[in-house]
Amino acid sequence: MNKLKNKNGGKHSTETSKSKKETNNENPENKNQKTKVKKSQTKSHNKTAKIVIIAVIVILILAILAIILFNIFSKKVKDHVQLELGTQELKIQDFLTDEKYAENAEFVTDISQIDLNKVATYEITIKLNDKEYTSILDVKDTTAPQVKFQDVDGYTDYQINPEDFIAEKTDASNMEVSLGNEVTINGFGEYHPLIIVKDEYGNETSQECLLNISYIKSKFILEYGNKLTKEDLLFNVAEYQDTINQQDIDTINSYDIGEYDLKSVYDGQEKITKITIQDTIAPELVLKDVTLYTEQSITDTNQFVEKAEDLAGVTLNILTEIDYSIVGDQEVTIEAVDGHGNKTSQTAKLTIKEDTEGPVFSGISDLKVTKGGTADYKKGVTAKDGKDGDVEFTVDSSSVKLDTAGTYYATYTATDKAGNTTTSKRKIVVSEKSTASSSSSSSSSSGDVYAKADEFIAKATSGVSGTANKILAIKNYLRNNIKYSHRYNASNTGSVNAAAMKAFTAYEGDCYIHAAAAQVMFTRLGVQSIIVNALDYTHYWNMVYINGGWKHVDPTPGWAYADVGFMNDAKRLETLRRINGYEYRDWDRSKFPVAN
Ligand SMILES: [Ca+2]
Ligand SMILES: [Ca+2]
Ligand SMILES: [Ca+2]
Repeated sequence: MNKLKNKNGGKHSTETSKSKKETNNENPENKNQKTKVKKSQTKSHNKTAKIVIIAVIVILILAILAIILFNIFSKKVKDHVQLELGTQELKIQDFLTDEKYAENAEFVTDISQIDLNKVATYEITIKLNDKEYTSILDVKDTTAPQVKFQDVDGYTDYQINPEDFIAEKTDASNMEVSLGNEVTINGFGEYHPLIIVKDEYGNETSQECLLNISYIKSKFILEYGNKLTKEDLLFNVAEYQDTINQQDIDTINSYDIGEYDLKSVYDGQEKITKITIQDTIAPELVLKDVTLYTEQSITDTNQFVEKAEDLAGVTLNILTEIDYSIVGDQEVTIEAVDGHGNKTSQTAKLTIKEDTEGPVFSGISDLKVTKGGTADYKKGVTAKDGKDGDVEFTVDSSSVKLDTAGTYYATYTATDKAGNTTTSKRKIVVSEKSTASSSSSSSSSSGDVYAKADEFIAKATSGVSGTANKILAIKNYLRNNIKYSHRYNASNTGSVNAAAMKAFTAYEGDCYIHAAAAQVMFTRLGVQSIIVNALDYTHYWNMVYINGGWKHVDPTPGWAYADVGFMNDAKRLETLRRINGYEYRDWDRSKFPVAN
C-alpha cells in the first residue's frame, strides 16, 4: 500500500514540477506582452471580448444547471386535491401539476376502494418516474341542489306539503324539502310559499312558488283521446258544477293535440283554466313467437303481433334484421310507434326449422270390403304435411285379395318436398257376402261415432271454457278442418251418425255432413240441438238451445255462410239471402223453433 501511495505521489509531483516549468516558461512572454499593451489599444479590446465570451458561457452553464435542478426538485404532484361529490371518475391528471406527467404516472393506492359518492378524505399515493408522492384527496359537496319548481292548485282545505311544489330535484347527496315562510290559507286567492331544498351539507336552492286556492284548477293535462269531465277540473263538483258551461267542455277535441282555454265564472269573476292535450301513452304491444321452415320468410310484421293498439294509431317497425340462415331460435324486436312518436318495443322469438317430418295421413281406418267387391283405397284419405300442405300419396295394395275373404294390409306412402317419407299400413278386411252389408259406412256403430265425436270435441274445445264458447269453438273447428266437398252428400250418407262419421274420418263433405258432425258433437257436449234444412234442401245447418233460447249456428265453411257466431232468425235469413242465386232461400218456420 505504502509503495503504491508513494508511486502515485511521485507521479503527481512530477506533473506539478512540469507545470511549474511551463509557468516559468511563460514569464518572459508575459513581460513581452505587457510591453506591447501599452503600445497598442487593439490588443486590449481583444481581451475584453474574451472576458465577455467567458461570462456568457458561465451564464449559459448556470441556466442549464438551473433548468436541470428545477426539473428535479419542482412540484409535479399536488399536495391537495378537492373533487365534487358524485364526480364520475378519479383521474390521475387531477393530481398532477401538468397533464404532460400523466404518461409516466400511476396510482399506487387502490382507487377502486374510493367512493366518489361519499364525502370523505383520502391519502392517495402516486408513482411518477419511479418516485412515490402522497396527495390528500377531499371529496366534498359544494353544489346546491338542481330543482325544477312548480305551481300548485288546491281547494280551501289544502294543507301545504312542500314536496307538492317540486317537479324534479337532483343532487349528489340527500335532500330535504321544507317551507321557509309562514303561509295561512284563508279562502280563495294566491299564496306564495317559499320552498327550500337543502342538501346534506347545507347547500340550498329556494324559490317562492305560487299556490292557487280556488274552486277550479288553473291548468289540466288531458290525455289524448280521453274525455274531459267537470270532475277533472273542479275540486267540489256538487257545489261548483254551474261555474263551467258543458258546451264549452264539449268544444274541446281531445283528438287534437294542443292547448285550450276553458272559461269558468264564479261570483261574477271569470277564470281561465289551461287545458293541454298530450299523448303520453305509448302503444300497447303484445307479440307472439313465430316458427318458419327454412326457405320461408316473414312477409308481414303482423305475423309477430298479437295486439298493437293506441288511440293515436300504430305503425309497426321491425328493428331486427332477420338472419334466415340461422336454423334455430333468434330474437326479433318490434317497435310500435303511435301518431305522436311514443314508442313501445317488444321482443319475440323466431324459430326457423328444417322440415324433417313427413306428411301425416288421416282417414286410414280399417276398410271393410265384401268378397268380390271393389275397394277405393284413396277415398277419404289425405296426407297433410306441416310445410307443404296436402301432398300426393301412393297405395300399394298388391297383397290384398278382394276375391278371397281374409285380413290384408295395404301400404300408404307419402313424401314431402324435403324428401321426408311417411308410410302407414291399412287393414283391409274382405268378408263373406252373408256377414256384412255392402256399405263400408254401415260398419260404424253409434259407439264409434261417439268416440270420434268426443275426440273431436277435445281437440276443438281445448282451452275453451263455457258452453256457449265451446259451441262456437266446435263450429269453428268444423269450418276449419272439414273441407267442403260434394263427394259425400246428403244423398249418399244416410243417417246423422253415418254422415258425422264421414266428417270424422274423411275430413270432407257437404253442408249436411258438417251439420251432422256438429249435431253429434253438440249432443255429446250435452247441448240440445237440431239440424235445420232450407225449404229446397240446398243447405243444412244447426239450431242449439243456449241461455234459455234457440239460436242458429252454421258449421259449413266457405263462400257465403257468413262466419258469424250465434244468429237469430233475422240474421240467419239475411246471411242466407246474401248468397248469389239463392235469393229467397228460407226454412219452414212451422217445423223449427223461433230464434230471437
Ligand atoms: Ca349538493
Ligand atoms: Ca298514444
Ligand atoms: Ca314435412
